[in-house]
Amino acid sequence: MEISNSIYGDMYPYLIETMDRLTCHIEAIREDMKRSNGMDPVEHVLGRIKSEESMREKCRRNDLPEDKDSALDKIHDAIGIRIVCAFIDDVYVMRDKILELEGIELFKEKDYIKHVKPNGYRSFHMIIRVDGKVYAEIQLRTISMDTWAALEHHMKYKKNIQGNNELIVRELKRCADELASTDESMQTLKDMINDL
Ligand code: 0O2
Repeated sequence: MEISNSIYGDMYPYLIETMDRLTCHIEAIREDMKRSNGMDPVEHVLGRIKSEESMREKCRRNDLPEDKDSALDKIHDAIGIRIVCAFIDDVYVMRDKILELEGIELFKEKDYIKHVKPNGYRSFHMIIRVDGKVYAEIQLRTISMDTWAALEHHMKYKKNIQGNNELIVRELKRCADELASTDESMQTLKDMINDL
């Protein structure tokens, strides 16, 4: 990305560096947990810097000027990290471990697992401030929640489904609830195995 044209200006390299540092810390937490109890709480981790186009669109949507101040201080997901876990309890374990890291300050969190969105969306979101300088959004969810969110996201960009929209929305919600129930059963099974 051309720094001179970027909405992030000269902070763009710092955003990438911060994202890389966060993903390294997350990898270190995984290694540590694998060593201490033989279980990796994470399936995979993805990091991204919000694209220029997407950040400008979010500024417009929030009635903010399309500038560096909005992109870095008013909108908090220029850096986005998604952590996909196998089990629900791993989501909360990872949340706590991340907040123990040096230089990390919790700014806001939203628990869409306990407070499910009306469309069925489930995920745990936290906005953190890193080294008192930049914000990052961390999304933590299970594999099932991630699969559902990917399909629902894909659907939003399909323009030719108007006719069946209501049915699709209702079916998606049903799938979200079924997946959530499976997540709970898998968690119970894991707990039973651990207790053996
Ligand atoms: P992108 O391109 O995915 O990054 P806020 O101002 O904090 O109240 P905001 O920023 O919408 O409002 O926060 P929220 O609700 O925590 O959602 C932020 C991100 O979560 C979204 O980013 C999505 O990635 C994801 N998300 C939230 N709700 C849904 C949903 O119903 N379905 C799916 N598939 N994803 C969801 P962006 O910025 O919208 O886009």
